[in-house]
Amino acid sequence: MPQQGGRKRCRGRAWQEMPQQGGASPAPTTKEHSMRTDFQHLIVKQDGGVLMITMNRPEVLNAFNDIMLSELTEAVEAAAQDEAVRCVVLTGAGRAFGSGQDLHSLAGGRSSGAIGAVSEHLKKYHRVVYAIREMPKPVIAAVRGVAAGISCNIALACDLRIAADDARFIEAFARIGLVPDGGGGYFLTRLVGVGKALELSMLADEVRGPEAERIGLVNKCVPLEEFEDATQALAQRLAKGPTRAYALIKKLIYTSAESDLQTSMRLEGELQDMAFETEDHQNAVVAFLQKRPPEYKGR
Ligand code: LHQ
Repeated sequence: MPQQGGRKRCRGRAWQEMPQQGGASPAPTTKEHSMRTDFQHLIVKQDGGVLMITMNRPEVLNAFNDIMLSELTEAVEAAAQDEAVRCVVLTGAGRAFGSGQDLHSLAGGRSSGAIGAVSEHLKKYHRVVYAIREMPKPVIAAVRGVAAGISCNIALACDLRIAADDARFIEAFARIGLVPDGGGGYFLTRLVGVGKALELSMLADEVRGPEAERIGLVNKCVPLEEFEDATQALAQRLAKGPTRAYALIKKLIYTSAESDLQTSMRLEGELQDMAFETEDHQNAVVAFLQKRPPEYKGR
């Protein structure tokens, strides 16, 4: 891949539809819950089984104010309940994913009264982080441009990350004398290891898309001009997959990351019992034997 303007480029398209995947599965047409879409600082759009949540304060690179944070919480929690949503994409409007907490609310420290006890304020972010991790379907962070501070760590909380090659991940906290929050200490150490997590947290240098892919901070980096198509392809592929198995896979992988082999394999048995009972599993076996692709319904 040629270099443009000295910038490192990413290799190319990600996650093309696999022939054996249930590409022919019809998009769900009925919703169990109807998602509110009239948000002030979010754009929420559903396309088939994919719900795209776009943080929308581009004039401040999608920095979080209280309204955007509570709207994001509401949208993510509603997506978890909505059976018509089978994959969630979290992204940012304009040239960035997000620039973290809106710094206007931090000026003057606690004495300004703008934010109160920080640990209390953080609990509102934690609610979003838990909602993402507990979502019984895949959540993708689609990152172009800057993902700084707590925006970066919300991207790390997602199940998969796709980045454009202009992405800039910045654990910006130490730049303003703070520690990583929003689960940053947890996610970073698990994704890149203790040594790299310390480096990124202390130096607060930016990690560009290609380097982020190299060190495992993102799953895939693609050229900016392919970013939207690649994000859609990945999200639609997941939305047409065995949604209930994906929820069980999240549980297995996240639990196994914290447990011993015995615990993991005990859990695997429990989860496989559940997966075995799903309509999608049973239909997929029949489809295999009939030499045709499965059509997953998410049930
Ligand atoms: C912003 C912001 C921003 C407001 C760009 N706020 N306006 C901590 C404590 C308590 C509770 C909860 O959480 C946290 C967690 C955190 O997230 S702490 C970390 C907060 N974030 C930062 O420290 C990052 C601050 N921003 C930057 O360092 C730069 O803007 C970055 C590196 C993100 C982007 O740089 P550039 O690409 O050069 O863009 P820019 O600096 O020119 O920004 C564009 C505009 O966005 C600019 O406004 P202007 O009116 O001049 O066009 C910035 O002031 C505004 N902006 N981040 N977080």
